Order: sequence, then C-alpha cells, then structure tokens
Amino acid sequence: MAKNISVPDIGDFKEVEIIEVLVKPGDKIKKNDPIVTLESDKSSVEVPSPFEGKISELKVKIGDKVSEGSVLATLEGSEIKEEDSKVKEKEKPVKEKKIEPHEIHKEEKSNGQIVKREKLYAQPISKDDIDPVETQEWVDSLKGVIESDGPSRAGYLIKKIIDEAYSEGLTLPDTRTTPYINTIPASADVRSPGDQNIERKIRAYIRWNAAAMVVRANKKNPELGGHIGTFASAATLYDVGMNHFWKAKNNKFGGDLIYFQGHSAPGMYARAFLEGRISEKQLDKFRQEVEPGGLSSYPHPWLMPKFWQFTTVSMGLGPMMAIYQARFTKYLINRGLLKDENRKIWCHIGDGEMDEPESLGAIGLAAREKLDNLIFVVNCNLQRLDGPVRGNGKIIQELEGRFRGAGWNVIKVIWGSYWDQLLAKDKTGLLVKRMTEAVDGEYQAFKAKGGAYVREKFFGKYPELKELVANMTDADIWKLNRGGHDPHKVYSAYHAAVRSKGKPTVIIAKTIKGYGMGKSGESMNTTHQQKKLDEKDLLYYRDRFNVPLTDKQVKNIEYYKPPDSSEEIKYLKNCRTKLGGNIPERTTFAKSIKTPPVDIFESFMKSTGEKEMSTTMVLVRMLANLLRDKNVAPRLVPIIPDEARTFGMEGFFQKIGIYAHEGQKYEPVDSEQLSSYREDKSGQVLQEGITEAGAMSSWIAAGTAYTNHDVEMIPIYLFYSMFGFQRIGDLAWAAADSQTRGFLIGATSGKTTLAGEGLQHQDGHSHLLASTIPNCVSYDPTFAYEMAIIFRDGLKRMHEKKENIYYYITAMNENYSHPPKPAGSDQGILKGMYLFKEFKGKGKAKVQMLGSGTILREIIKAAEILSKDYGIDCKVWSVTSFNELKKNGMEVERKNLLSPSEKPKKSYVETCLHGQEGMVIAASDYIRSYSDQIRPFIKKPFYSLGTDGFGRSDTREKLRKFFEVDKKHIVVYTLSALASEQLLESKQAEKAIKKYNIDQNKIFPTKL
Ligand SMILES: Cc1ncc(C[n+]2csc(CCOP(=O)(O)OP(=O)(O)O)c2C)c(N)n1
Ligand SMILES: [Mg+2]
Repeated sequence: MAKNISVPDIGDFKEVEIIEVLVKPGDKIKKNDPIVTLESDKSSVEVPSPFEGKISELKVKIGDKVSEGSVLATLEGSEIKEEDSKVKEKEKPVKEKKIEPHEIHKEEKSNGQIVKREKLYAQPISKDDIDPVETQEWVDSLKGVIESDGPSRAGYLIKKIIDEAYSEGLTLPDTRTTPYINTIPASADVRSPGDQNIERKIRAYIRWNAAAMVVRANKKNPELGGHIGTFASAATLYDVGMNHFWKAKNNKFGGDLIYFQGHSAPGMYARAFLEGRISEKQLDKFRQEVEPGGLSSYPHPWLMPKFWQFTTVSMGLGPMMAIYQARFTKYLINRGLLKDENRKIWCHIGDGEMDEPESLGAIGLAAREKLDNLIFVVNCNLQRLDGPVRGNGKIIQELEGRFRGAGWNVIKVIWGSYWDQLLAKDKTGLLVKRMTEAVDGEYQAFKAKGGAYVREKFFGKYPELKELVANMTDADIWKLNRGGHDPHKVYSAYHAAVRSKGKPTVIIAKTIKGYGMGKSGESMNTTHQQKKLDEKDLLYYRDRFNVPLTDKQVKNIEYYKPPDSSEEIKYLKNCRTKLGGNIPERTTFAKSIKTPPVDIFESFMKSTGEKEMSTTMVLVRMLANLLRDKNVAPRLVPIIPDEARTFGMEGFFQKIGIYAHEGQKYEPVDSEQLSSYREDKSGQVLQEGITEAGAMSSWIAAGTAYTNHDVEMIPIYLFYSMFGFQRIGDLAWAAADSQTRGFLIGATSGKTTLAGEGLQHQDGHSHLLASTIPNCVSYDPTFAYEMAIIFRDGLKRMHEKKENIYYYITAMNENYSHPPKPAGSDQGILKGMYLFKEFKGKGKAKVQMLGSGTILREIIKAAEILSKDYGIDCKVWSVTSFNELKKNGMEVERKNLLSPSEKPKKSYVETCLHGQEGMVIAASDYIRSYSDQIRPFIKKPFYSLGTDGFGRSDTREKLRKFFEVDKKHIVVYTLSALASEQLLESKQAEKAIKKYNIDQNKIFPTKL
C-alpha cells in the first residue's frame, strides 16, 4: 500500500523553501527519519517521516517551495507500519505520569525505627499560652498518635487540622521557620562510627598546619595574605565528610563532587599534607605560584590542574555552579550517557556568601528538578569579612525560611551534644525561647567573652534558666558547644542528607569564626583578616588543640606530621582508602570526539546565490547537520535561555527534545505543529528559562564533564550577545579557570546589526570583554564559510585534541547572501584575517580596507565606490578576529624585544599587510578599541571606525549612518584620511562630504 508523506502543520509559514532532500527513491526509512529540510526566513527545520517504509517516489527537489499538506514523497512496501504519530506522542506523557511516592515517609522508615522527626519540632513558636492544660492535652494527643500510629499518621493529622483551620479563616502562624534548635532531635541522632580520639587529633594537626602555612607565608612576606579563621570554623564540617562520606573517583565509581569554600583552601592543603599528597616544601609555597610547585590562594584548577576541580572563591558562583552541576549530572544519567551511581554534589558555602544573589538565585530550580544528589553545607560562623552577617537577626533562621520556602530538605545543626541534657531538662520551653530570641550579634559576643558572660547575658535573662546552669562552672558553660563543631551532630546531619529522596538538602551549621584562636581572633570582628599569630597566640592555639609540639617548635612555627606508622596517619589514610581515594583530585579519562568530516560543512563553502540568510541561521543549520554525525550528535548540548525562537532554533524542540526530568505531563498547545514544544526525560536541549547565569553554569557543567564525569560533551550556549560577557563575566572567568571546553555564541551581536532593540540590547563591546580571557578564542565572522571553518576547527581543537580553550563566536540576525569561499583562505580565517577581494581602480591611491562582521559588507560596498568613482585601488580584508590578531601581535612583538640582536619576526597582521601599499582603514560593528588593538603591529597609517556610544533603536541603515560605519562614511573617511596622508587632494573628500550629505557639525556619537 502506498502512502504519502506530506508537510505537516508548520505554523504560520507558507511557501517555505526546501533546502535539503535527505532521502532518495529506494531508501528504507524508519519512522521519524528526516525527509527534507525546510527553511523559512528565520529558521530551518527537518520534516520527519511519520511512517516506516521504503521511499518509492520523491515529489520535491531542492529549491521547491512547499506549504502544509504538500506531498514530499511516497512510501510503499510491506514495511509500512501505519502509526498515528500524534496519538503516540499524546500517549507518551500519560505513560510517564507517575505518582511520586511520599518521599518523606520513606525516609522516616529508612533506619527501621520510628523516631521523633522534624515535623514534630517544626512547629512555629506559639503566642503566650492562655490555657496550659488544654495545650498539654493537644500535645499529649499528638504524642499518643506518634507512639501508636507513627509519625506519618501524626503528620497527616496535623496537615488536616491546618487545612481545616484555613477553611475556618484562621490566621495561622508563619511556618517558614522552626524553633532555633537542631532539626534532628538528640533522640534521632546517628552517632559517628569513627574513633573520636584519633579524629580529634587528626583535626588538631590539620588545624595547626593550616594556620601555620598562612603564618609562615606572611612572615616571609606580609603581601601574601591568607585566612586562618574560616577553616578554623569549618574544620569539623570538612573532616566528617573526608573521613566518612565523600567518595572519590576511581575505576569503579564516578566520585562525589565537592565544592570547597574558596578561602578554606589552607585546610585542604593541610589535610593533603598529612595524606602525603603535598610536601612540606609545597606548604611553604602557599600563595607563591610564580615558580613551579606553589599552592594557589584558592581553588584554581587552571593553576593546580591535578588538584582542584571547582573554582569557588568568587562568592556566589560556587552554589550556583553546584546546583547546575547536580542538574547536569541528572541530565547525563537521563540521557543514558552516565551510570546512576548515587553520586552526590556537595557545596560548602559561607553564611556571608549567602548574601550574593547568585547563592540563592537557583535554589528554586534545585527543588523543582528534585536534585536529591545535591547537598549544601552553609557554615554559619555568623560573621563575614567586616563583622556579623545578621547582627540584629539570625542568619540560620533566615536561610531556613528561604530554603524551606523553595522546597529543600533543611537540616539545622545549631547545638552540640553538650546542650542535649540542658534541652532535655527544659520542660517549659524557656531555653528554646531564649535561644530563639537572642540575635546573632549576641551569639558572637557570647563566644568572644567567655563562660561568665554567657551565664550572665544568656542564661541570666530568666531566673529559671540561671537556675538551670547553677551547678555548672563557667568553664562548663564555655564548653557548651555549637553543632558545627560537634562531629556527632555533623555526622548525623550528613547521614540524613545523603538519604534524602526527592529534594536537595541544605545543612545549616552553626560554628565559631576563628574557633580556637582565642583572644587573637575567636569570634572577633577582625577574625577574617587575621593572618598573623604572634608567639603567645600560637602557644595558645597549640594548647587549645593539644598539638604535640614543643615551645621551641611552636616558636619556629613548625608543621606537625606524625610518622606514617602512627595510628593517626594510618587512620586518615584508611578512611580515604575506604572511600575510594583522594579528594580533591582532578583527573580525566574521557575519550575525545572525532571531528566530523569536512563534507558536513561542504554546503557552507558555496555561494548561497540569491538566498539571503543570517549567520545565526547558518549556525543553526550547521548544528542540524552535526546532529546527523553519529560521533558528535549525542554529545551536543544546545543551551538556550528562552531565546530559541529568537535564534530560529525551535526546530530542535521536536528533533532532539527539551530536557525535562519528569518528561511531558501535558499535551502542548502546539502539538499539531512540526516544531511543537516537546519536553522529554531524555531531551537534549537545555531550555533554561530566563537565566543567563544559570545557562552559563549549565554550560560550565557540560564543558567540564570530561573531567567531572569522564564524558566529553560539546556545549553550545546561544545568548543575546549583550547579555553574555557583560552580564555573567565572572562566570566566564570561572569557566576559563575550570578549563571549560565548548562554544559560546553571542547571537544578535553588533551595535547596528541588531536594529530595533535599542540601548540595552545592542552590543558593541563583547569581543573586548572576551579578549580579556586568556584561553578564550573569539571570532566575528561575516560569511557562512567562515562560520563553518571556525566552528569545525573549534570542534577539532577542543573536543578531539582536548585543548583547554573555549570559543566565543558572534552571530548576527541580518539576512544577506553569502559568497563562495575564496580559495586558500582557510588558514587566514582561523588566524584572524585573509584577503577577501581586490577592487582595482585607476591606481590613484591604494588602500587596505579591513572589516569584520556585518560591517565588512559596508567595507566591500565602500571599496566598490572608491574604486569605481574615485579610481582608488582597494584591497578588502575580512578580519574574522581582531582579538586573535592582537594576541599574535603581542607575542611576536615581545619575542622580538627579547631578542634584540636577531632579525625581527613578523606578526601575522604584518605578514598579511607587508608589501601591500597604502594606508589601512578598519571598521567593525564594535567600538573602535576592538579594531584599534592591531594598531601597534601595523607599520602604516591606521584609521579605525566603530560604534562608540550608546546604542538606540532604529533601522540598520540609520544606525550605521549615526555611528558612521555605513558605506558612505567609510568612503568619506577614507578619502579624508588619504588627503591627510597627502595622497589625495582634500577637496575630493570635501566634495564627497557634500555628495553624501554628511553633517560635519554632528556631535560625536559618544556624546549623544
Ligand atoms: C564576589 C566576591 N566578593 C567579595 C569577596 C571577598 N571576600 C572574601 S571572603 C569574604 C567574606 C566571606 O564571609 P563568609 O561567606 O561568611 O565566609 P567565612 O569566612 O565567614 O566562612 C569576602 C567579602 C569575594 N571573594 N568574592
Ligand atoms: Mg561567615
């Protein structure tokens, strides 16, 4: 039975051109195999076959125009399986609709015992009690239900009562926060199985060595800096993870991924020293990295590529990148590229750091995506750099509210075990009330001023509480520890966190900044900056943690490392052996991706004839071609922050699907259309919503998957170029440090090319920002063949040869026809410039004309005019990258200056222009500084034109006139420049100014 394949619903488009026919008669095809590619003026999309079968006849050819219903081909043969694709598509989401098990309940039963759980303690603080007997009855009923029917039932009843209360119109207390006590009650704590005696010693040595390396460095030279107080507060949080939880990467397991708080780095080095991974000599080179073997100030994979994995010190970026790392890990698993090994992503953050909008900016996504592989640990030492984080409030409560509101599993670790007994004795709730009402500024002072002060100011507020501690000495009171310094409480929290299902977990731990530093910096406002400890301080620090060093050794600030045969070192190493190896450690075993053959790019080398298209369309078409390459296709990660339609990429929705961890639970409104919005659990596109920072974090996660997951991926992040480097420049820097490989595409780029959008959208400087990143390779191509050659080279360099660089390529939305590739231009395209065309005049003068992006086309038009109307010989050079030319120029110049007796070498620009006569005029759609970069390497008069000043909306023609980069201004400026070089009479230029109506009195655009 023969069957027609016709064009399905393609939205509002009619008479759309066929640009590719992907089958021929006789081909056996499967359902969804592409038949043809259609291209509208904005986007291209493949039409898939709705059936399986054999092509008997083709009804169309390249260049034909088709609309909905046009027949493309006929299928025949017994293989035809008539399936209604629409029905199938509709069935899919229904199939994927699953009822989520009630995760919390599961978790409650995880250790087989019924315990008093978070819900019981999560009650908001009540107002004054007017009927304690009645209150007690309610509480007793609740306890009764928990005992007889378990916590799930109790939770259900409470929810029911709350629902009832709302329907009665009651105003209920705010439930964002729970009382200021540990989320896990003492009765439910899971104690650490570790040997606490040995662990305490190990922790003491790490603390000592971490402080010693900072003090020694600053003794050598106070310029070097460093931090002691941060790690001092976080040591237990790290130790418990290192000894009991964080599993390393090895040949059996992918490894947990740990984002360390940037300025706690000395602690990580100090542990690695005990483990024998870092030598004493290296410790002595903390923050001295110019000579080989130094240790980075902070986690910098670029500088310590075998050690650090994640760059975190720019506050806020770590949390955001960790969230998207966790999300990307799930993406890889759902796409079948990674085994699900229950790996966790841990992110350590300071409480001050939580002020950064980025730190909290993506927590909603983490909950939405059910990232139960993600654990945040917020070290609440209540201080940041200058002083308290929330002196008048409580950072722990504030964060609890925000994370609970976002849907996270929140575990507060506020009080250490020494408080357990006091809390148990607190029958009236007065202790919890006092704990809750004291503000962080007070808590800071409590730890700075000693036991007597705490007795007076904290317990002393209520006689009952004073009485509660009457039998305790001041020293006992001082010993009442904070949760984040209690290994059992921390262990218990981590234990619960790794078992959380269906949501991410945040552990909010209370600690003391500068713990153990005593008068020199414990809980002081100056703690953060403390990098010097005098003899007295050091002796105190040694005694506080019982570090076995003599006074003399302390005075010499010697490191302490027991012999390898000691029980401490054996224990420490054994812990890591059990957990699979070293952390942090950066390795990569990813296989490279074979660069696709040139024929995939061949069509871009030819002229597009009459057909006009933008370089964005070229790129999208190229990506569609790449999706047919079996090596590249599965590894492409297109990332788009809600701009797919702007860039003509909606065709990807159907073809490769949008990643959605729960699939698609609804029938999309446009389900009848070819480019219907298709979400899929194994979808490939990351449609990020409107978050450039999030999209960039995804890009970093994908571009470093070769090391974090041993899978080489090819992330391609397309964004409005103005919202790229300018918006998320700090992440672009972190990406470079992380050795991210992938493509950033600054689409709708150029100040006059993006016409209507105006001042905030028009980008005239992103290339300059890109140029500040040493391992970023950037291009501003004009023509399809340039884009294709650059892109293929990028694939080769990054993903086949594994160079640690990334690409920034600008793409435009201006449609024009593209010429064929000039023979022999490949190398020039990659190096940054090549001779595009020569326009012979009458030899009246000679000019070298350089242009990039769409303004190259104005240069070409100007050259035509100059040669025809003024008899000037023009050579037009397409400059694909002023940035690459400048890099090469700087390097060659430096080499020449360092070799004064040798024959100077020529930079690539000089090589191109050497022997070419005439001055140089350069123009781009960016500010003049972009093209000015090559000025020092051109030994000729050089004039540059550019788009300096604020953008504004208007037509391209008017904008180019305004910024003086249109063909007329280029002609006039060239004539005028020739006159100033005395190569032409000035009246020629005067005449041209009149002829082209150029206003000589117009104010310079930067002032308008
Ligand atoms: C984006 C950014 N801004 C400022 C800094 C400088 N800085 C380094 S640490 C710090 C205070 C951090 O306080 P917190 O997060 O509470 O960490 P703690 O040392 O208390 O653990 C500041 C402001 C930075 N590293 N990054
Ligand atoms: Mg802090």
